[in-house]
Amino acid sequence: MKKILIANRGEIALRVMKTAKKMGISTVAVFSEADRNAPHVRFADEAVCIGEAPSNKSYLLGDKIIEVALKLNVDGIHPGYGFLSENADFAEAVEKKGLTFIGPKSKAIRIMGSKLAAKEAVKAYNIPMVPGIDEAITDVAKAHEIANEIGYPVLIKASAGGGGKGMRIVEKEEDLESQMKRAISEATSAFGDGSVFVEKYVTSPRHIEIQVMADTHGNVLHFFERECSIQRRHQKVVEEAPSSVLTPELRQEMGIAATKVAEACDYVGAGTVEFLMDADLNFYFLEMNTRLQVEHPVTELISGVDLVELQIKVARGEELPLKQEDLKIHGHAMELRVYAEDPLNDFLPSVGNLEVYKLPVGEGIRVDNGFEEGMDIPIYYDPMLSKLITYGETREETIELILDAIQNYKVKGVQTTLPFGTFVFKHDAFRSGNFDTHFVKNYYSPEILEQENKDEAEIAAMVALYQYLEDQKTVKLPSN
Ligand code: MV4
Repeated sequence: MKKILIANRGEIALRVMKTAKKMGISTVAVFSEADRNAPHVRFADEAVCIGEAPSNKSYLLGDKIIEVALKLNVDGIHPGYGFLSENADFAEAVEKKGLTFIGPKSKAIRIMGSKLAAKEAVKAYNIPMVPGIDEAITDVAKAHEIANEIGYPVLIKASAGGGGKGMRIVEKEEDLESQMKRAISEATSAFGDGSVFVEKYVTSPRHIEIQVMADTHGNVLHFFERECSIQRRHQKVVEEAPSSVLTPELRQEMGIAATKVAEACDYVGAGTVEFLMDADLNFYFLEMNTRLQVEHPVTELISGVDLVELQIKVARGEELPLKQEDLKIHGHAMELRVYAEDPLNDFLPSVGNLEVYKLPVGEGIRVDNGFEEGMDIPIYYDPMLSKLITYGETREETIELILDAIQNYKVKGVQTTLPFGTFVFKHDAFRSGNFDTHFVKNYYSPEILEQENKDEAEIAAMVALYQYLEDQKTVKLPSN
């Protein structure tokens, strides 16, 4: 593989290109009209404009991207995350044209794109799953029967859903029928597939996921877990590795379960197996994400591997250069997603110009960034500016590092989730490790951030006054 095209933008496009360059592979960027001056365009060896700003006129145009790849004699396409990364038809079209899709085969993407197909595929592998039914139900009587069997509350999920879309909690029997009808009509209009199923609702779960990597020679490795419970409305904000609740035994058990999920769909490349974990540390398979994930850096830091390098090696048909026994956890890593969103205003996108944009630097700090000072933030795409990642010996040290790094991350012109990060990393529930997916809902309110801002301003004013009074003692004013 001599040349790859990165079908993405922003920090992840840069992230992938850096590894490609390190491996002596040349890079092709594609970009929309809004991204003409974006860093990923300048960093690439070659760059081609593929259309207008809206993603459906540029980054989602699979055929156009393949056309560019063929014209420039590209060998492989890396899809990053989002956009075309989990589009089975795209993966298939890439391979049909004789190019390499740096990711799994379309078959695995298809299976895991359907929650019911995923359950079906892993059935024979003895993977723990939430009590419920593993087929689509349309019959209300059948739903009543299942729900009574597993007990309320139950959760209705859309098979084609993702990111929490199409989920409905049902607390009591009399609500089941109406909620089911709503879920089916919602799923039909949102995904064109009205299949829904019912599960026991795990009330306060943690979200723990396992990174896996499989080669084309039948080897599957896992790279331990990431704790991703700190999220708001199904969007992760803070991730860390390892999780503070897993024991070595549980870690191994979940790792083995995750590799079995990968085997169940003949997986190739980097993937993530998501689990829910209840308060008694029971874990249940939820779904598999068939891409490199946003939060992959925390895994890289604790395991010492470059996941993009492994993806490329696997795509070249090489055998994974490691064995499971070679893999050990070293230290602790923490990631904050820095979004151009206003934490004081319901996390609404805060687009504008990055008048000041200075990244923190130092030992134990990694910033996977896609922006620079002076740039406008396009309104067309996800407003994530960067990922601030720190790495230390212990969890405590890593938290202190990220708190410091947030202070040294200077942004003016737009609001960001940086102050929200400070709130999380200072919070007792977070620091103790005793939290679940309801952390933000349970503890966060804009007033708390506002109060902190006020306190900080007050302290700053007091320090200034003190300094002024001290100066008065020593500075002799000239007298006439
Ligand atoms: C659940 C659940 C509780 N019980 N399933 C949310 C997105 C999708 N990946 C699955 N999700 C959940 N499934 C059962 N049976 C709670 C969630 C859930 C959640 C999961 C992971 C991370 C954050 C979440 C926030 C709310 C709900």
